[in-house]
Amino acid sequence: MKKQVVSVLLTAAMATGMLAGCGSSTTATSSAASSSSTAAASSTAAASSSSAAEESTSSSSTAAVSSASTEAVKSTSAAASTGKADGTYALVPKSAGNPFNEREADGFTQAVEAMGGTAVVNYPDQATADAQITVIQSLISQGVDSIAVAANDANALSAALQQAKDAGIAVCTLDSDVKAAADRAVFCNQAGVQEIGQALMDAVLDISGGEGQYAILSATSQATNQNAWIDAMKQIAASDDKYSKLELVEVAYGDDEPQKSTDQTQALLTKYPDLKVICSPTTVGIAAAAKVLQDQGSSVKLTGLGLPSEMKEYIGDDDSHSCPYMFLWNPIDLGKLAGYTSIALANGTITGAEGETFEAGDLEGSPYTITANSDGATEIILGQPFKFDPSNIDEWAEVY
Ligand code: RAM
Repeated sequence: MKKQVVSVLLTAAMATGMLAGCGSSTTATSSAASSSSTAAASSTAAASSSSAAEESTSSSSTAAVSSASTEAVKSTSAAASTGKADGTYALVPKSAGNPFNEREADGFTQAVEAMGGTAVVNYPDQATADAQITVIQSLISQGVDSIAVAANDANALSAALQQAKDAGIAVCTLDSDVKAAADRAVFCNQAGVQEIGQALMDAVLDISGGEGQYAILSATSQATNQNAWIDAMKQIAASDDKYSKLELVEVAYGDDEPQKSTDQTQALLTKYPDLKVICSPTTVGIAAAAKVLQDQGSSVKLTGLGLPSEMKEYIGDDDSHSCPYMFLWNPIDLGKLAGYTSIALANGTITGAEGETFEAGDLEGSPYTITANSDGATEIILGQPFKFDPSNIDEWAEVY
C-alpha cells in the first residue's frame, strides 16, 4: 500500500512526471479494474448498505459541519504549513437520492478520513445550480477548508465559487465541471470526454447494426458532464461516414429523477415507433429506461453509462434483456480522487496547475499528474471508461 501522504514531486522530475502520466493512461483500464477489486471488500459493503450510507452520510455530515466548523477555520493555516490533513473538506454532489452520488461520497469520505481529516458531504435538495449555491454559501459561512463540487450548471455557480475562493477556501470540481477555469483550481475528471463520447457512439453504431434511429435520454439539460459527452457524440458522429446512417431523433431529459426518466422513456417509445436504440449517459436514466424496455419486452435496445449494481438484471445478449452492454468508471475512486485533491489544494501542496504531480493514497493511478484540458483549464483524469457486459456484470454488481 502506498503511504498516505500527499506530496508534490519535484518539478525537476517533469520528464518522469510526463512518463508517469503516459503510463497511467495505458494502465488506466486495468487500474480501474484492479483498484476496484482491491476496494471490493470495502466497497461491497458500501454497495450493499447504500441506503444506510445515504442516511448516515447526510445526518452525520450535518453534525460534522456544526462541530467542525470552528475547528476548520483554525486548521487552515496549520494544514498549509505542516502539510497535515487535519481540516474539514466538503463535498457537494449533484443531488441526493442517486446511488452513484452516494458511492462518490463514500470514496470522498474514505480518502479524507484516511488522511486524518473531517469530511462533510452536503447534498443539495435538487439537481439544480440554485440548490447547490445555497449549500456552498452555507459551507463558506462554516469556514470549511475546501469545497469539491459536481456542478449542476456550467456557469451559474461562478459567483458562489468566487466567494468561496475569496474566503480562502480551496475549490475543485469532480464528475461535472464548471466552464470558467478561474472558478476552480482543477477538475477531477472520471475519464476523458472524448473517450466517453467515442465509447457511447460506437456502442450505438454496434447495437443498432449500423443504421436507424436512436435517442439520448440525459440527466438535466444544464448538466455539464452529460452535455459535454453528448456534444462529443455528435461531433464524432459527424466526423466519420460510418455513422452516417444513424439518425439522432431527440435528446430527452429525465433530470436524474427515476419517475421523470421513466416517463421520458415511455414518451420516446410512443413518439418514435422505428426507434432502435436509446443511449442514456446517466446512471439514473439508464436504470429507468432499462426497466421500461425490459418490462414491455420492447425491441428497442439500450446502452449508456450505468451503475452495475442497478443494471445487473438488465444486461444480457438475448431478447429478454434490454441492455447488451454499457460503460462507467469507479464512482468510489472518483470520490477518493476528489478527497485527495481537496486536501492537496487546501495544504497548498498543489495549486491545480498543469504538470503538478501528487500522491493520492491507495488509488492505483497514484501519483496523478494534472493536465491541460481542451478549454484551457486543468484536470486530473481518473482512468478510462470501463465496459460492463454479461461476462463481468455479476462481479462488478458486487462492487458498486
Ligand atoms: C448520474 C449523474 C452523474 C454521472 C453518472 C454517469 O449518476 O448524472 O453525474 O456521472 O450518472
